Amino acid sequence: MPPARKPDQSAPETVSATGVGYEGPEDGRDPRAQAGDFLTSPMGVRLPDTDHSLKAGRRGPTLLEDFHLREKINAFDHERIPERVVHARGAAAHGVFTAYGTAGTITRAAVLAEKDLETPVFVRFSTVLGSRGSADTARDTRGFAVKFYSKEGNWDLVGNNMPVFFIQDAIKFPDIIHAGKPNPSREIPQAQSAHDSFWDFVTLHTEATHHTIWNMSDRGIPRSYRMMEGFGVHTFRLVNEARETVLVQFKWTPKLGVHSLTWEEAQLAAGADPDFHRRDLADAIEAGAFPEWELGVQVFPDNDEQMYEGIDLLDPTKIVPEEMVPVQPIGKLVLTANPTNYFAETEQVAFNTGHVVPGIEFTNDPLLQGRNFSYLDTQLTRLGGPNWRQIPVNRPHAPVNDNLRDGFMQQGIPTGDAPYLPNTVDDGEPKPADWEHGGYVTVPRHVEGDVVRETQSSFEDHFSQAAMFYASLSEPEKVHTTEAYTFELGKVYEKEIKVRALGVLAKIDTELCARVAAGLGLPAPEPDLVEHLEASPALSQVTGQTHPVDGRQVAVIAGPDADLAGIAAFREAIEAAGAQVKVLAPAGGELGSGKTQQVVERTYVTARSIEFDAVVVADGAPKEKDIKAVVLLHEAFRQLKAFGTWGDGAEVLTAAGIDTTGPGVLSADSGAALAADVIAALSLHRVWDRAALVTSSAV
Ligand code: HDE
Repeated sequence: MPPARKPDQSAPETVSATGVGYEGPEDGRDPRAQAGDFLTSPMGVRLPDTDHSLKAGRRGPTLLEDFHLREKINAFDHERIPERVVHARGAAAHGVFTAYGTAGTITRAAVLAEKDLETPVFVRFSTVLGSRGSADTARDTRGFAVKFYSKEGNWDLVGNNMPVFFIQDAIKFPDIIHAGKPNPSREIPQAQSAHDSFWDFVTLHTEATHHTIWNMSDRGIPRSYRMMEGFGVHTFRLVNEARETVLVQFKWTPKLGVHSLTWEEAQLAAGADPDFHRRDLADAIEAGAFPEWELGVQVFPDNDEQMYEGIDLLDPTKIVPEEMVPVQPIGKLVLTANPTNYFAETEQVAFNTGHVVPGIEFTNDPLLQGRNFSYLDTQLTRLGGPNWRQIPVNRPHAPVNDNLRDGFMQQGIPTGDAPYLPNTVDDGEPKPADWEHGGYVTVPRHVEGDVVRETQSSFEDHFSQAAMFYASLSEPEKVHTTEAYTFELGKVYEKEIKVRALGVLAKIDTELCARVAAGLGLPAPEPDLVEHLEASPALSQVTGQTHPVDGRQVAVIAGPDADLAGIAAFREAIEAAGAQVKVLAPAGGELGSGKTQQVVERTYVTARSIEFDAVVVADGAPKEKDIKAVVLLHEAFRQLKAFGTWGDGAEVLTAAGIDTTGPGVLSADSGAALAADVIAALSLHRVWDRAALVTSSAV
């Protein structure tokens, strides 16, 4: 017989961590937000003065009893927390994921399976190598981490904008990151792979070859977070209601297409606007141009081999081309709101590959298995203790009744006396949930083998998919990739490392290798080509396909005598298509007055080519040659941006030495008429026909 229960021995309430304790002011304001009209101390005491410390006399010593001074400085002293060891630089947004219901046959996870179910999400994009204050446009892989606040618990899909990774086994992660991070003695270069230790490692550890070529391609410098694909990288296992399993790889496809910067733009932005991607994301959301992706899966049978047509599904350096196994759409993600506070949300969000929900399971990919440890572990140092899960942005929206207790910064006030199981004191609650009650019941999978520190032979092909990737690129992309290798290896001091890198390129493509060798002033090694699968058109970004122009930026060069009515009409049409116009003039202020008045948004001093996707010269724009305007036009020309003019605007281009009959230089009778052509050009991202005219020597 259990002892008679005392009155306070009731079971803990099943509530989310959000709901425990103080519910906030009666008027319903968010208890987590700052409130009240008056400045207060952290204890809520109203303060009369925050500019002077309490002193014994105007010129006397400061008094220790000044609690406001001490609290203010003390909080400030501890404002910084350790930045993420990787992916420190990021930007994020809130949004909604809507399941199409098409995944209902392959998974029981409601977030994916239930037609039209809307799940709130928080998505953080990032670079990998740079510190928190580094430039957005560094050549690097981009993180694409999605936290689904599903009704069955949080699911984190912590992916990248590239479908492969540098290493096949988690135990190599500290090595690749140490090699890529700045030199330990001088701590340079920041956010760069263009240095000896990176190339030393990737040319010795050749399983990195495939990921490295993705980084050297245009994928390493996205135009916008809104224009990147995202990949789960690993193969995951999905489980349906009948406990049947399939293997899947996840892919996010952006509605706006996949587009990149040129290397010149990336370098310029790093100086002129290091927040380029962060600004672009926040501005687009604020303007109502909500970024959108479709989630898709490639589905494979879950057999003993875990292979598909000779491709090892457990090898995170390999892809299965979409032409072999198409991506099937299963849902849509829309980002609808910027974070309210960068630190509270974007900095404190903690993703973890180990956050899964019933219906989504792991595979034996050795990289994934190691990640499941790392993400949980790293938060202890970064966020200061095990209760990082209770930080608002990390809290699940599902009820939490976890029997976990105490620790630094406990925010909840759990009730009950038996935070253990089994118990009788709390009537055996909380109850373990079986399959029928939505419990995370792992589907049995057979494992046997010797305990060894070895890899499998299928992991030994390090080059064939890198070669397939290069063969799949369009000509301009191949040129960019060649230039990227030449730039990066050109920054390497040790000749031995460059020679080794050429040895790797000799396996991928003879022309690539020869061009890079010529750029480095080294002899090209004998071709040593590997066999590879057929080229995969899905890997190229230059497809001739058009995409919506949401959030694209168009500069209109104007001045006091410009056709302001024409600019107004142009703006109206461009904005109706979802893009934005910025008026650029020699000096700031306003142009004209009344209905057609235009505010000058950029001057020749504050503007830089990288801000714009197209440049238009209005009728009546100033004809006096200004070197800053000429630089802007030349840069935009090299960056394959569309130009447009109406009226006598063409004279400005001619004076700058730009051939107005060349590809991508549009002209019309009026601002309104020009807008349609500019939108059509923007929808192709760049004037690719001009690429052949723009050699690397021009850059
Ligand atoms: Fe990460 N990674 N990673 N990673 N990763 C982190 O977790 C790690 C890997 C990725 O916006 C860290 O909370 C190991 C692959 C993203 O907050 C850390 C290995 C992929 C983010 C960590 C990998 C990623 C991280 C640092 C090899 C693509 C940013 C701070 C086994 C599929 C998430 C943190 C955010 C962050 C470890 C490999 C993507 C240290 C050990 C593969 C997008 O835990």
